[in-house]
Amino acid sequence: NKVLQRLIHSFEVGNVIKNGVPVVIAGKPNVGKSTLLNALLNEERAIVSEIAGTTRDTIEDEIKINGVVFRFIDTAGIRETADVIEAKGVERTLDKMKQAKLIIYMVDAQEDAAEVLVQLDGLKKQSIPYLFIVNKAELLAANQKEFYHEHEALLISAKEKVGMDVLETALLEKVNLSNINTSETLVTNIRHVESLRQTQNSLNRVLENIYNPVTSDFLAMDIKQALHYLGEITGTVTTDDLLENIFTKFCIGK
Ligand SMILES: Nc1nc2c(ncn2[C@@H]2O[C@H](COP(=O)(O)OP(=O)(O)OP(=O)(O)O)[C@@H](O)[C@H]2O)c(=O)[nH]1
Ligand SMILES: [Mg+2]
Repeated sequence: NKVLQRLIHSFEVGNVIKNGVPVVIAGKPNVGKSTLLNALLNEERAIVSEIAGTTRDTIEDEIKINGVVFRFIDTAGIRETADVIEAKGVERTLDKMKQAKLIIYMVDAQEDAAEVLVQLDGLKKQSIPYLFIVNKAELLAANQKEFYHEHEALLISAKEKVGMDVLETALLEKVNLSNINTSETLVTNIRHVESLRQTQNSLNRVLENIYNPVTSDFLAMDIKQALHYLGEITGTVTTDDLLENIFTKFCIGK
C-alpha cells in the first residue's frame, strides 16, 4: 500500500516537475494581485494601475523557488460588473480558481475587516488549498496586524516587496515537496495512475474486510480486481495462480 501511495504521489511530482505547481492569484479588483505577480517574477510582467479592473485576462509565468517550479496565474479582480469584457475576465478567474492546486487569495489592508472575513469564509468553502494574503500591510495599525495574524493571514507589501520571503516559504510548505526523491520511480502516464488508484481502492477494501467472516467472499473479488488493475499496467498478471498463492499463504476463503 505504501508503495502504491508513493507511485501515485510520484505522478503529481512528475507533473510538477514538467509543468510547475499552478498557483492562482485571486481577489477583488485593485488589491495588488498584478503587483504581486511582478514582485514574484522580478519583472514588470503585468500592467499595474490604481484603476480597479486593470487586468482583464489571465497572465501566467513561472519561477523556480528552491528548485520547485511555480506557475503563477494573475487573474481579473472578482466583482460584479456591467463591462462585458471585464465580466468575461471574472468568469475566467472563477474557472481558474476551481482548477487551481493552490490559491493565493489577496485582500487589501484598507478593506473593511468584516467584509474580508466574509470573503475568507467563501474561500474556505471551496476546499482548495489557499494562502490568505493581506497586501498593503504597511498601512495597517498594530492591532489590525494582530487581528489578521489571528486569522492566519500573511501580511505583505507587494509594491515594496516586503514579506516575499515569508510568502515563498509558505508556498513551499503548502506544496510539501520536501520529501521528493527524484531518483525514485516516477509514474508519468495518467492511465497508469488511474490503474494504481483502482488497485489501491481494491486493496483497501481487502484490508477493511479481512477480519470480517461475512464478507470473505468479497475478498476474492477485490483481490482479483486489484490484480486486474495492476495487469492493466504490466499486461502480464494472470489472476489464477497468484490468487491461489495468496489464498494458501493467508488461509482465507475456501
Ligand atoms: N500602498 C500600497 N499600494 C500597493 C501595494 N501593492 C500594490 N499597490 C497599489 O495598488 C494598486 C492596484 O495594484 P494592481 O496590482 O494593479 O491590483 P490588481 O489586484 O491587479 O487589480 P485588478 O487587475 O484591477 O484586479 C496600484 O496602484 C498599486 O501600486 C502595496 O503593497 N502597498
Ligand atoms: Mg491586475
